[in-house]
Amino acid sequence: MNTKDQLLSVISETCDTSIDKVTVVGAGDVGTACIFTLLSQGVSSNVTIIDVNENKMMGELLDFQHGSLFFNGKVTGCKGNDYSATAGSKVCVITAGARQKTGESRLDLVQKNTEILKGIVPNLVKYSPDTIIIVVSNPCDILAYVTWKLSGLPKNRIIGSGTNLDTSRFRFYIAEKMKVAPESAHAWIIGEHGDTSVAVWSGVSVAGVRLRDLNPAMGTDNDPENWKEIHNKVIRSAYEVIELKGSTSWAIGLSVANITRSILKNSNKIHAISTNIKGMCGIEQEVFLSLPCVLGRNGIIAIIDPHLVEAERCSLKFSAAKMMEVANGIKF
Ligand code: 6V0
Repeated sequence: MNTKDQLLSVISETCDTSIDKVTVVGAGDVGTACIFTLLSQGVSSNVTIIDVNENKMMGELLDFQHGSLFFNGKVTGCKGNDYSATAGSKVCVITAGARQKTGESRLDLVQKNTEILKGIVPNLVKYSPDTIIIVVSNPCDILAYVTWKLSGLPKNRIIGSGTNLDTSRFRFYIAEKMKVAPESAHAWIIGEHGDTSVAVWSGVSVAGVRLRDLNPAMGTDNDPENWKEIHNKVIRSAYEVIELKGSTSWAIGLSVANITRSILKNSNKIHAISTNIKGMCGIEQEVFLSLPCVLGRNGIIAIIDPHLVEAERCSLKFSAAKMMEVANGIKF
């Protein structure tokens, strides 16, 4: 008898299924930031990594495994195009793909990343037919739409990480200006995760006080306090970070873990995430954009109509038209 068998009197099989298994596709800067946050915050105790670059996958896998004394859970990896180890994932996070180069917009990446998704999405669904997919690769709204089409899954199970991150940036900058914590500055960015995002100035509030009641020009061109600059800063954020360090990673990793937690914990928390918003806010096209959504174990449970003022509604429609224009040019 070997040492293990002398020590352990096995009385049942090890359970290989896990109620919080997450697959992360793409072990680049974004994927690894997602994995780090998922594990270190205890959002998932079972993460599988997959990347076409086998050395990169293996290097990241070993690095995480060597730290497993310091988190509760296990990390496994899949080589190349073998998705079998992803089986039974409750959530799959797609971060694979080309990233923006300096000066390149998110929409510039669309066809390149659509081609990559064609090799990923059918494999994920094959091994985890009940999964919820979070699309992070950019442009995440369009690619969430592409994923929805490729997967055949119902729309509640396809989520673009969308403006959950932009909303965090927005709340950070408002909080800084107001000298309160971001958690106490209630505000939403909706629409495109990108250059046409919509700041819902009409709904910004602190402690139940609507800031537009104090400054009716807030967020407009006539505002002497120039709050609008905060939205411009949010739009420029990714470009600024990319120029400084080459990519954005930690904030999106935290944002994805935050969305995943709400799903796995069946929390009914509300996030600005990208979904098919046909029928909402006067949008008649099948288009993926962010609106506040209630998240639970089945993915998106409900979409919230944010009761926009006319200018905001127009901006959202502009976002939708822009998305449709790009989506119509995609070769499936
Ligand atoms: P990166 O560091 O280049 O990593 C991408 C990884 O994907 C690499 O390791 C590739 O080997 C891998 N990859 C490529 N093709 C495949 C494939 N077919 N299957 C598996 N793996 C593959 O890029 P980074 O991690 O910085 O960015 C990844 C994506 O996230 C890009 O599209 C970014 O634009 C996007 N981001 C999205 C954000 C959001 O808020 N939605 C935020 C930041 C970046």
